[in-house]
Amino acid sequence: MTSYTLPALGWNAHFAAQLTDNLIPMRVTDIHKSFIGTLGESGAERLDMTLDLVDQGVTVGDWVLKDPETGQPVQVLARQTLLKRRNARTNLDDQLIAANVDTLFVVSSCNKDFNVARLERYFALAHQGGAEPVLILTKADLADNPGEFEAEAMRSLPGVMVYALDALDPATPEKLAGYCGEGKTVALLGTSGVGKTTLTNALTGLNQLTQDIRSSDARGRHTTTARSMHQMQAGGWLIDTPGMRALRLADAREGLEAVFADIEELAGQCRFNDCAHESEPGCAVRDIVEPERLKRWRKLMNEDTYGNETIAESRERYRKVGKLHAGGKARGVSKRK
Ligand SMILES: Nc1nc2c(ncn2[C@@H]2O[C@H](COP(=O)(O)OP(=O)(O)O)[C@@H](O)[C@H]2O)c(=O)[nH]1
Ligand SMILES: [Mg+2]
Repeated sequence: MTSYTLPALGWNAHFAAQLTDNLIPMRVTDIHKSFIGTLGESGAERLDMTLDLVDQGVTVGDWVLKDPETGQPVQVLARQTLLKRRNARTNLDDQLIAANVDTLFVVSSCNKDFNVARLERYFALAHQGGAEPVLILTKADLADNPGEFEAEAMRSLPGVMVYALDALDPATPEKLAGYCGEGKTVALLGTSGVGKTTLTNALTGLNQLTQDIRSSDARGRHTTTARSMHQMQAGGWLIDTPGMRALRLADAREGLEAVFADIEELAGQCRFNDCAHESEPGCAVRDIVEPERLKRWRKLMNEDTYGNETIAESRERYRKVGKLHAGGKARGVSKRK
């Protein structure tokens, strides 16, 4: 059985400081109903999904501590980074996507999948969780002018590293080698069919099935349905995720501020410090920021503010708004409370 060193698995001082007694650190590679897949110094091991883990909300990429006496995991270590989204169906609970990720490869294609609003969402999620987002634009080989997509991305996501590439090209792993290496963790996020599994195969040497095969003859086999962590050939770990259709942000104010840093910065020059950049006089943002970008910023900030309030808070807000209207003195509710 392959064994690993803890640093090769991503272990560092942040985790070492949380190690107690004679518990054994294991890194979580995949999650199932009744067990988790883990890797540790003694190799791969399945551990029970204990109540402790359920309570602590274990996810792929987490470090857990195993009690050597019972063989059971007893603790999830505090994460260095955490990618999560709001449950789009209930809008109440958070869904953990992956933990302890250094770099998030946001994957989109040089075709109609490319959507700036969606990319801004993914980037906010990464910034919020503490991971560095990098944009991978696949299917550059199929596009008439992949440079257009690159340019559009750079306009909307200031400072972004963007790679337009052919995920099937054998030279692709070399282009992304800077994000790999001992102890590093990369995750992939993007809609279905953009090439996440193709990239995973290229970086790990695995041979997982990609989308096209399922639709033709590979009945009974299936493409990515769950998240899992795999070793990359250049060192480090890769977490593939199934395609995500709806991505709602969860408490992502700081992440949004990072993605829309230009708006945040200009807002400091507005005459009113609660300027909503709508029709206020002396607004420094409206004239400079592209109206579409401003609209997307507003939508995401609203979603973040109101999407994250508790039921009691939203009752209270509706009550207040109702009162204002009833009194005939309705004024814009400031976005910055
Ligand atoms: N020509 C070309 N095809 C690609 C590229 N990336 C992915 N594909 C193809 O797109 C389809 C979907 O890829 P897959 O990796 O399954 O996407 P996933 O759903 O994001 O995991 C497959 O047929 C891949 O071979 C690329 O950069 N160029
Ligand atoms: Mg896939």
